Amino acid sequence: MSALPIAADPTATRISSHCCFCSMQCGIELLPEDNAAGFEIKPSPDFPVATGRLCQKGLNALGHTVHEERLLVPQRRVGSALPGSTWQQTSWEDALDGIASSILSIQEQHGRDAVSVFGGGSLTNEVCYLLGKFTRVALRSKYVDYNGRYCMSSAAAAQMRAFGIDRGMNVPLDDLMMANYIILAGTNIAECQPTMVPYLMAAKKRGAIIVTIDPRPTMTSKLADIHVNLQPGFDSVFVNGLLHVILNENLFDQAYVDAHTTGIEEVRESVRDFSPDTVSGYTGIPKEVIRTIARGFARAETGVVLTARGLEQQINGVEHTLNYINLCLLTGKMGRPGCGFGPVTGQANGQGGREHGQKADQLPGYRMIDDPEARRHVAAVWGIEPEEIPGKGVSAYELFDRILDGEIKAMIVLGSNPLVSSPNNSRVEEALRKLELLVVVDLFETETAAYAHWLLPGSTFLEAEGTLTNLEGRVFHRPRALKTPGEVMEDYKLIAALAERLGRGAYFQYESPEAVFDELSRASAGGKADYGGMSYSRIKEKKGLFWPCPSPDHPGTPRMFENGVYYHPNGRAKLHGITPKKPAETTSSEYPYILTTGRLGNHYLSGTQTRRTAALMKKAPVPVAEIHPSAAEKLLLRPGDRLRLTTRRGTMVIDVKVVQDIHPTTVFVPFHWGGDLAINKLTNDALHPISRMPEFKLCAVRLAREAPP
Ligand SMILES: Nc1nc2c(c(=O)[nH]1)N[C@H]1C(S)=C(S)[C@@H](COP(=O)(O)OP(=O)(O)OC[C@H]3O[C@@H](n4cnc5c(=O)[nH]c(N)nc54)[C@H](O)[C@@H]3O)O[C@H]1N2
Ligand SMILES: Nc1nc2c(c(=O)[nH]1)N[C@H]1C(S)=C(S)[C@@H](COP(=O)(O)OP(=O)(O)OC[C@H]3O[C@@H](n4cnc5c(=O)[nH]c(N)nc54)[C@H](O)[C@@H]3O)O[C@H]1N2
Ligand code: SF4
Ligand SMILES: [Mo]
Repeated sequence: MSALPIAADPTATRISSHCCFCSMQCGIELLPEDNAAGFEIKPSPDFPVATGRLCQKGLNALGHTVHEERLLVPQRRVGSALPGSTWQQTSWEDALDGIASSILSIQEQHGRDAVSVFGGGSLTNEVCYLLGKFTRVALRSKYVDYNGRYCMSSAAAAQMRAFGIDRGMNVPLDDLMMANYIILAGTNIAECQPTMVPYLMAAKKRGAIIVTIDPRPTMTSKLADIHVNLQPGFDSVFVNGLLHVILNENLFDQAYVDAHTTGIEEVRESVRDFSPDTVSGYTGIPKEVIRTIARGFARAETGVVLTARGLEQQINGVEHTLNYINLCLLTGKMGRPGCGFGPVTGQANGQGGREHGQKADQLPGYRMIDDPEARRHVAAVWGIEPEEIPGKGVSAYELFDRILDGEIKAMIVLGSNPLVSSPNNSRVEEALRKLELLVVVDLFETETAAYAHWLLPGSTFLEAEGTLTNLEGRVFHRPRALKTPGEVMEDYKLIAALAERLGRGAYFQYESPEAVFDELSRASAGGKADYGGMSYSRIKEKKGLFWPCPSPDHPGTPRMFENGVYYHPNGRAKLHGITPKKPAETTSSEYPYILTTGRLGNHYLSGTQTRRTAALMKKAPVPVAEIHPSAAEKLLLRPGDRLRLTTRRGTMVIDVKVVQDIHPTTVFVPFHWGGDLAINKLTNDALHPISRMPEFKLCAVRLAREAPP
């Protein structure tokens, strides 16, 4: 069955929406077109972000929406073989009744916490909010977490520690154009947020210096004046070198530090032994480069530091991020036009997704679940007693540990494909196989769904109304563009319908996503992520409002910390002295290289969507490992050879290409494929002690040449 799109409002003269992929959330328009989809996507002239631009993914976002493999009807598994047995189409009635009765019987036998929810950061604020509420109020379980744990958790933990709040980028994108010095660390913007490039180019035109820090040359490093080719895992060492120069040469902003921060002595102490000479010895980065960047950034009138998953997805990711934050705080590059810090958010709603309670330890509005006042406030909005809200659960990856140790028996996955995207994924496979009940709500039969007992059709970005929060903290409205095809139900309705079957429908009476938003806004009011002053009409009228926005007459907060006041009780930001630590695995004679993983411009995350889009797939049909010429030489690699990669967790053979200027120790592999092509068979599931972020970005690997048969 194919999903032929029909406009939600056939009388509309314009159909507007937003791209479903990255955190830029570019505006799109659907124009009727005589092609298989019936429409084509054009950039919208209206949305005040990256106006008039789209990247290849955005232009092709209809590709998966109308794909013939779209799930259009609920399905149940017949037979017990997992994976491999067949699906039987069923009605919503039967599916919801069947799932609810399994949940209730599992909970009766094993307790309420035996049922868990795994959510996602591509979903609207309304759906993210409902997933948290559904777990706590309908399932009455403590076990909910989501894929953003693999994404923004280290950045979030670092910002909370330094600033007392995590608003993603501290500055709107427009501020990038006013920055004189831009440091991009472990962020490949040109492939991952391509429509941000014009902002960087505008700064460059004004004479800004751009520095990239990455173990490999990227499309982004092509924009740079200085590229630092850093071995994975060494960011804190490198930044300590920069801070050493800044402190020793008195280049820091004494007045700002005195008035608005604490902890400078701690930083002095921890960078003392990191002279440019020493850091050069550890990293191979010439000491002159370290001095040039330190002096350049400190002396620049304005400057911005952006980080991303490169340094965050590590067991030391929070500390690396804190050290980059130190750079901005010490040099007073905060709270002014053209100044600030930003961990570049990844998914469409990676920001809102972490604010409204689908994280194991959080309630809506970025409230902490173990804070009695937070529980009282949210319980009052939900119409329950504070004691009824369960306690803190565990992080995304640890949910699979709980399945393996027998505590969790059931899982509902909505908006993620964890079998492809989790580290050391053979353990995840073992866990999924063990579940008594797995419900997957998705657009397609994903790799994860191969282990599901029920497969429910989810709505796409074009078919569901809601709000999202982009990487700047801008909350905007995404209208419903198309009718849901087949039997597809909007995700928010599905959650409410299941709550009804569990006997908790009274708490989930919503006429529309707007009604959910109004409740969310009340639940967030007074919290850190305060949406209290927002409503659909205000958001639509302003084309987006930045949080915090505490009251209906508040204009929103595009630039954070303008008054120099931070969100710690003493009003100051906290500098952290960082003593660099080793990653979970270091190289050895058995595993002499470092495997790092990441993204390609034409694919998206677990690939469910982009692998089904012909125009994107043809540019990157399979993953290709990138290695240094010296590694190729040692392996005696010849044209046509493939590469075997082996880590302590698994082995695989994939295509390989030789890349000049990648760090000689480093092998890079993109993670957008499943099955035998999933690099997460090999990655390390060591977690950061606080953020619980897995170490996706580095593990020890052995390489071998595989000659063609
Ligand atoms: N095309 C595309 N765009 C996307 C996505 C996608 O899948 N495809 N995903 C979206 C999502 S959810 C996210 S989270 C973002 C991710 O956006 P990014 O974090 O920018 O993407 P990655 O490729 O994971 O990693 C960035 C860079 O980190 C480098 N790196 C690896 N180890 C280290 C290290 O130790 N230190 C430093 N400094 N750098 C290191 C890698 O070589 C890589 O070039 O992109 C978003 N945008
Ligand atoms: N090795 C390695 N692994 C990584 C990373 C890495 O850098 N290296 N990065 C990590 C990061 S940053 C992230 S964000 C994760 C993401 O990993 P995943 O969570 O697996 O990401 P997606 O592929 O976006 O999965 C979303 C699923 O939800 C479905 N979907 C999309 N929109 C909707 C909707 O509106 N409703 C419903 N019901 N379903 C929808 C899609 O079809 C897709 O199957 O991967 C992580 N894994
Ligand atoms: S930059 Fe991001 S939001 Fe914009 S079109 Fe590309 S993938 Fe979509
Ligand atoms: Mo992400």
